[in-house]
Parts: sequence; C-alpha cells; structure tokens
Amino acid sequence: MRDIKVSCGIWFLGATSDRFVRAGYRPDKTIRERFELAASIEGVQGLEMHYPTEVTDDTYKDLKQLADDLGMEIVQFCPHLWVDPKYKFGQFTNPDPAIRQSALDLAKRTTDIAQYMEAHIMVYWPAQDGYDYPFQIDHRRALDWLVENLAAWCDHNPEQKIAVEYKAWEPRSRILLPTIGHVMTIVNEINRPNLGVNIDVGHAFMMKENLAESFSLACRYGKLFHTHWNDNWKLFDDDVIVGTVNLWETLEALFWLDEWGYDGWFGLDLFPYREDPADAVRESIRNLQFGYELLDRVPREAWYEVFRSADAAKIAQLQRQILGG
Ligand SMILES: [Mn+2]
Repeated sequence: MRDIKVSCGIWFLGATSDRFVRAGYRPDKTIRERFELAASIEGVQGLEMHYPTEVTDDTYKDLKQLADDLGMEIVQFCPHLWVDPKYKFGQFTNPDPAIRQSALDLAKRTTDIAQYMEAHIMVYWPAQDGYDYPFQIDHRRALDWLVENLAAWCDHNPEQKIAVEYKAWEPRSRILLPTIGHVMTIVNEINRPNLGVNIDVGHAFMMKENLAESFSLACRYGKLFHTHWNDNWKLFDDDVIVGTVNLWETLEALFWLDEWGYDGWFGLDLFPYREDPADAVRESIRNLQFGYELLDRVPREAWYEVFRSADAAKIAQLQRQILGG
C-alpha cells in the first residue's frame, strides 16, 4: 500500500442537492455526524471544511476537540464566501468596496480560526468572482482587486498557507482565473511564500488540461500546496469517483506527482448525489492506491526510455503491461 495522506471534504457527506432535487437525494447529517462518518472510513486521515457555515464561531472549539478525539487532522479550512447571496457579484472583486472589504474581513477571520484548528491549508476559490455577460465587469480593476485582496489576506498571517483553487465556470458562467496558467501568473506576481495553488483535477479536466502538465507547472515553482481528487466527463464538474472516467490521465498525474516528490495531501472533493458518500470515498481511496499499484507494473526506467524516444508503439505496449496484458 502506498503511503498517501488522504483528507475528505465534509460538505458532501450530508444531503447533496442539485437544481431539481433541492432538498437533496438523502437525509442530511449534522457536522458532528459527518466528522464521525469520515473518521470511520479506512484511509481517511484528515478533514476539509468551511467557515462560518459548516464550522461556526460557536462550534469551532468543540469540533477541533472532536477531530482530535477521532485522530483526524484539519487539512483544509476555507472561507465560505460563495454561498452568501451578498457576494453574488463578486467576493474579492465585488464592485462595491464595502462588500470587497467584508469578504477580506471574513477571510482574515477564517485565518484566525484556521490557526486554532491547526489547519494545514486555506483555500481561496474565486467562485463568484466572475461574470455571466460580456461587458459585465471592469476587467482591469477586477484583476487589481483580486491581487490586492489575496496579497492582503496572505500578509494577515504569513504562517498560514493559502492555495488558490481554479475553476472555469459554475456558479458564474465564467469565473476569474479559469486555468492553471491564469492562477500561476497571479500567484507568481503576488509572490508570497504562503501563497500557492490547489489543483482540483476535475476543474483541470473541464478546461481540457492534461493533469501531468498542470501539476508540473505548479511544482516547477514550488506552488502545489494541495490537490483535490475526483473525476468527470470533461463537460461539467461531475465530481464522480476518482479514476473512473479518465484513467490514463489520472495515472500519468500520479506518476508525475511521485516524480516531483509531492508530499502533500490528496483531498477528496467528490459530490455523490445518488451514491452512499462513504462508498464513493472508499472507492476513490482504493483507486488512488490501485493507481500506484498499476504504475509499479512498469519500471520507471522504461517510461524514461519512452521520454527519450517518444515511441508511441512502446507507450501502447507499456499501457497493456499496466493492464496486465
Ligand atoms: Mn475542489
């Protein structure tokens, strides 16, 4: 068994709603029940959550105690800006300066609590920072505000790491920083040691990115702070079980994370509407582990030989060898 650190988002362990079944496809669970459920799944060592929705000012101390009692690390602790209708026209890029300030204030407050929770990482997801129409936003100023507020948030506590997670659309028709290239440009411009990237593999697939290439760009600058795992059909953020759709891209990504020496967390960001969420988590962990087992069927040197020859016939042969052929 490969020694990988796996964390689980708590947001999909309760009721999961879509636009049509708005109450969700199963009964909801309390936050305590979600902590306990995640901890009961073999291979889960950490939890990911949001403030001030899932974790509140009134509950964070008790929930930290519960996590400690369950032997769970708090891996990701994130300001839940996009679920508040106040931010419907933007979080850090809202055209109203008072709303921008309130987003930054909430992010800073999240940092303070993240420190108490001993969270490894905080994530900034632009989500509502975007647009639905041409001519809807001031593209020059929106980038200024995004950079200014991210930098100010980083400087609030240089000890707490922040990772920007990119996604091209949903909830907005277009979200700012839609690709690894956009994010790396901004992260390298801001240039703070505590600012990096969270690559959600499903978000990369939506933009037809090849995971190995996206991971490598982030790793080149030492900026791959976190990873989110799931899968989709490259049409939408389906968040289905890891490795079930895009097997080869997922395997190549695991190969390159190993080559780069990635020692961070493998966060599961799934959204099982109809499946038992514990099953989806369990199978995703098995598929990550099995991915490394599959890779072990071919000596690394054989792949490096391919990199020198670029021989596609040899690639097909090695792929069959991986599949037991
Ligand atoms: Mn994610």
